[in-house]
Amino acid sequence: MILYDLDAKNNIRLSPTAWRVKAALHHKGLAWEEIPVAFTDISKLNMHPTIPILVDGDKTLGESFDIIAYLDEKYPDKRVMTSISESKFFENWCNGTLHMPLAHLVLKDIYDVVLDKDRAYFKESREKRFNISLDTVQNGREERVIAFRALLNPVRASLKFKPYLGGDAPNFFDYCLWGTFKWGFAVATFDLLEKDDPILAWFNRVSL
Ligand SMILES: N[C@@H](CCC(=O)N[C@@H](CS)C(=O)NCC(=O)O)C(=O)O
Repeated sequence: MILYDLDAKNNIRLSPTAWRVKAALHHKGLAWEEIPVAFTDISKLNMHPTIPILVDGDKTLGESFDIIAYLDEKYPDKRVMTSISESKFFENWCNGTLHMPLAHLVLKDIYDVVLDKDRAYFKESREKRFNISLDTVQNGREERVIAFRALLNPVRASLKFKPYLGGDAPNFFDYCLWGTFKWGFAVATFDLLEKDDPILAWFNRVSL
């Protein structure tokens, strides 16, 4: 299997959604070859407009959720998703609730590690998408991170109940949120979470 992932400086992998797919592949014990791609080279692949992209034999898939659902269907051993609709809800919560405020905390940090060939594209596309300058997007983040941390209270409450969001073992819920943090931690030049946050211990438990 080939997985196209997003390339960045220092061998950083920038895509939270590609991290979710890698966690699912790892969970299932499936081998894959990773091909890093620059933002500005994704369209040249002529496969799918966004990363991740998985190629399995003659099948080419985009969209991390669809890729993981496909893996569960084609390789049913060690399922990642216990329920498609509950997994979709959690993905929507994760992306819809966390990604925008998180991006506003680290967008300039991301810009600092994107490949030189991608910098102009990234700056223009992100300033347009977020309607804010990269020079100011991180202003006041030491205060704003407090509201971001509070969004995660349901996660902390669940981790008091069981060691993983999936219960006694990790499943899609864990990998979905883990991908989000894998992205955030890879780029953030400040503490996204407090040092004694139980989410940090959970992150390390889930880590591949
Ligand atoms: N819903 C998609 C989101 C994929 C996505 O937005 N990927 C980003 C990287 S994380 C991307 O490829 N962006 C290309 C661009 O901004 O030009 C999924 O889950 O796979």
